[in-house]
Amino acid sequence: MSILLYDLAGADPELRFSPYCWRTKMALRHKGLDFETVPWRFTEKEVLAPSGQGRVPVIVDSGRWVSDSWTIAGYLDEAYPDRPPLFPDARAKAQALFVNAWCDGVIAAARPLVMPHLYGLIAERDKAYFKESREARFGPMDGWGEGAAAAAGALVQARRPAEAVLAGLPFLSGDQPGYADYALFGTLKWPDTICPQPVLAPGSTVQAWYERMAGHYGGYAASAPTARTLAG
Ligand SMILES: N[C@@H](CCC(=O)N[C@@H](CS)C(=O)NCC(=O)O)C(=O)O
Repeated sequence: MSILLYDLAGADPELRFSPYCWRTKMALRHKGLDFETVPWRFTEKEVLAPSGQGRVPVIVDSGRWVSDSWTIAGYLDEAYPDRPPLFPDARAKAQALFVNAWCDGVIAAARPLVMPHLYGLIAERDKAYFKESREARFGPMDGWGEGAAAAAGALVQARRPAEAVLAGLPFLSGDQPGYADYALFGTLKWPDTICPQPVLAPGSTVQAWYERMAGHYGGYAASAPTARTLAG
């Protein structure tokens, strides 16, 4: 039986934009496991009730519910030790956790670039909840895009550590992608899926790596629709 993954979707069920769900999808591909994604909307909290919380990604594996992208990655290595490891050893896991946490900071920095466009792309039935929950965290909706230029600058700044590694290696994890790559890839896939313009400077080291990642696993991520491709 294949693994089920609840995956955040927009009004168009093919628009999958969650940075954390992308981390999990790439991790599942890395492990070579069969999985099926189920489009999930922000207000479908009851669907996730067996996981004991209300956020995605959530996987269901033979009746076991696991939530949180980092926890899921650890679970996959424990449950499937005969598959390619996401974390070859404890040291690699600690270093991937550092990158994962750093990527969460990149998400925060990129928010003003993404939020104004996101609202128009989510399901109609999610809009009131999304507005209320995000206004409680980030202030009135008409100010969500304030600081977008600074956010673009922060994103460039945030990419520097990745550029330092990618100057000498094809992937953050070495010769092959590993969880550090999935953490950053998911992070950047989020603005890339939502924003009307590409967010990575063409010709940059990180952009070349991003294309390599998108093309990995038979072009799995490259073939996922974005707001740009859906708009035609
Ligand atoms: N730390 C969690 C974060 C998960 C998370 O924040 N997911 C968002 C989607 S990107 C969510 O489900 N939000 C539901 C909501 O805001 O109600 C992880 O790594 O999985």
